[in-house]
Formats: sequence, C-alpha cells, structure tokens
Amino acid sequence: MNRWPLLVVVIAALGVGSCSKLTLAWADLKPDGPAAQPEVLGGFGSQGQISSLEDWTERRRPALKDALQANIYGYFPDSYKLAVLDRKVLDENAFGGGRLEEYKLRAQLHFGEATSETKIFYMDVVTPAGAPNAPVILIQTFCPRWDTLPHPAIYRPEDAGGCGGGPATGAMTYVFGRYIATPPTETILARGYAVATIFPSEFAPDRKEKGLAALKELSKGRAPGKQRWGAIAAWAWGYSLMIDALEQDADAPRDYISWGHSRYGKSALLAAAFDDRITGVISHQSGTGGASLNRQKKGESVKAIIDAFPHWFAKAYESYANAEGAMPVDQHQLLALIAPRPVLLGNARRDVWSDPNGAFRAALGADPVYKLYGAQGLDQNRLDVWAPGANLAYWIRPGTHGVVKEDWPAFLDFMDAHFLKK
Ligand code: GTR
Repeated sequence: MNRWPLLVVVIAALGVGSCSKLTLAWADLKPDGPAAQPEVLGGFGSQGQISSLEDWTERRRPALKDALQANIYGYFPDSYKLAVLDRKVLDENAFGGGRLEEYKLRAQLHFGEATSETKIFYMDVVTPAGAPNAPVILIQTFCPRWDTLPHPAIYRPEDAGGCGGGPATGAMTYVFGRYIATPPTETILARGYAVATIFPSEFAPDRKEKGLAALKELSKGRAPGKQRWGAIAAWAWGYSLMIDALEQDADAPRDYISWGHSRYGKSALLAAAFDDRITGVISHQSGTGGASLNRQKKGESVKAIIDAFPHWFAKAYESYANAEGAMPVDQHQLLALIAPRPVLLGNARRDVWSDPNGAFRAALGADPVYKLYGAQGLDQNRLDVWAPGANLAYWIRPGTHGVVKEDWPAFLDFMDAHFLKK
C-alpha cells in the first residue's frame, strides 16, 4: 500500500498546527473592527494631529522608536561593526544567468562599554548579469541559505540540516506553498532584481532556550532598565547587516527591499522602521507583532504568541497578555515609521490567525503619516483592491498561510511599480 499520501497529510497537519491555525473562517473584506487606537505622544491617526513634518521626524518618530523597543521588541544595540572576512564568486552563470557570490561575515555589537561575543555567519547573493547595481531583495526564511538559493557551491556546515529534499519538503510546500522556502529566483533575476539571503539562526537561533541564551549574550551590557531584545529585533538587525556588507563595494545608490514571510515579515517591517537605507518592504502575512493591530485582535493574541515563542519579543510584551488595551503603542505606528517608503502587506483571506483585517486597519492608521510626506499612502478603502503603485499597498488573495503561486507575481508587480528604473 502506498503510504505517502497519509504521511504527507499527517506532516502537513502538524505543520499547520504549529505555524498557523487552520480555520474555516475568513477575513471580512471591509474594515471590520476598531480603528487604530493609541494616540501615543499626542498621536496621529483618525483623531490625532501632527503639527508638521518636522514635528513628526524630530519629535514623534524617535519617541515612537523608543516606545516600540521598550514595550514590544527590546532594544537594538548602541553600535555595531560588520566585517567582510571573505567574499568569493561561486558561479558566474547561476539561476539562469546570475553571478552568485558568497560573503563570510563577522558581526560585533556593543551596548555601552560591553562588546558581545563575535558572531560569524554567511550571506549568499545572486545578481542579474550586467546589472551590478540592481535593486536587491533581502530575504530571510525558515530555511537555511542553501534552501533559499539552492546551489551546490553554497557553503553549508557539515551535518547541517535544512528544508531541502525528501517527503518533509514535499509536505511543507504542499501546505505552505511552492515558494515557502525557495523563491522563483530565475524569474526574479529576469525581472531585474538581485537576491541576497542569510539564515538568521546562524546568530539568533529560532529556538526557545537556545534563542534566549543567544539573545541574552547579544544584549550583554545594555543599560539597566533597557529591555533585552527579542529574536524578531535581532533578525531585523540581520537585514541591516546584509546592507552593510553589500554597501562596502557599492558604486551607486541601490534599492534594498526587506522581504519576509510571517515571523520574518515582522522583522522585515521592524528593520525598515529602524534602518532608513531600506527603501522598500514586502511583508507577507506578518500578523501579530507585525502589521496587525494588537488591540481587540482576531486570531493570534499577545498571550498566544509569547507562550509559543517566548524568545521573539522583549519581556515587557508579556505584560500585555490579555491586556492589549493597555499598550501605549500599536502596529500602525510601526508602519508609520516606514513612511514614505513603499510597503507591501501581503495577506490571505483564510489566514485569520494573522488577522488580515487588523493589518488593513493598521495601514489605515499609518496612512496620515504617508500623506504628511505628500506620498500616496493607501489607495484602497477595502481589502480586495490591488493598487501596487501605492506606497502603502495591501494585497489579499484567497487561501491560507504560506507563499503560493500567486504571491510572487504580486510582489514583482509591486517592485516594478516602485523600483524599476524606466
Ligand atoms: C505562527 C505564529 C505567527 C507567525 C507564524 C510563522 O505560529 O503564531 O505569529 O509568525 O508562526 O512564522 O509562520
């Protein structure tokens, strides 16, 4: 008897259970729930007034960054250094015509006088032939670098696992979509974009105990009272490290687009909020702690996320479990920090665990700040309008949690609208 179908279903069910809750509910296609609420620091949003762009950039923006670090994500390091230890071309003709390079990197960070343990990790980059300054999509996924860019020359430590090959991968892509681990790199290159990837678990493992231990080590020496950062913030820092490495030999300004799905969707947003060199974001199904409002939310609650992933956030976030209403900040303010840069929020109608409607209402709440810059913020009043040219673009498709066939064409259309040099 052929047992594969049964095995695939069992693995798939386990995967869905741990990564997003399978549900038959679907998101309402009109804003459905309270508008973005906290009016931190005099606030903005439906009632809030910001007196000027200067008021926003000089006063509220820095204060909001502090509030997000203090209440949700923990503190980024005071300073850090990235060194390129080695860089080599692995293949001049990879993925249908790209130059594949590998960087060996060393990061060292400081809180106050203390220096953390040094972290060594790798980055792989593929650039379209003849376009050394192509916009770069910075990618982090659940799977190691050698799965994101499958190529035999990519360095992998001995005995290193991964997502590649075998029935488990089949089950994973069956449940979470064909692009969950591996993007369509040939198509991306042909459309004129480079891809860079790191596996952030190389410096901040996505594991409760190991992750917390690494984060404590990475936070050594922070000022008393400053929250230890969580993995979401450490991975966000990972996007900045990638840019540091790529910038070292850039001979022209480049576009950098932080790309992430789900937990890395949260980090991709946070990275752009804290690093102005990121010129665009694609944050797919980022949910709680990402684009979706914390208050009165559907799907994953603060309690559910900190119980399942205690290493993702600062300790302070725990105090808002079942008390989301007391939060002095909310996720529309994270989105507003990215203004006026282009952001795409990707969603799926039945991925109610990540609360697509809450993400839409957060975008509505961030919109006034886009307008303040004179940028086209949200150009839709319901969830199912697709306006890729808007700087706050919201995309929803049918289906569930994952990166599926329809998603990358939408991501590419959004990037073409914003980053393709005419
Ligand atoms: C889920 C988690 C979500 C989301 C997801 C993922 O289990 O509850 O917040 O980030 O994992 O990363 O796939």
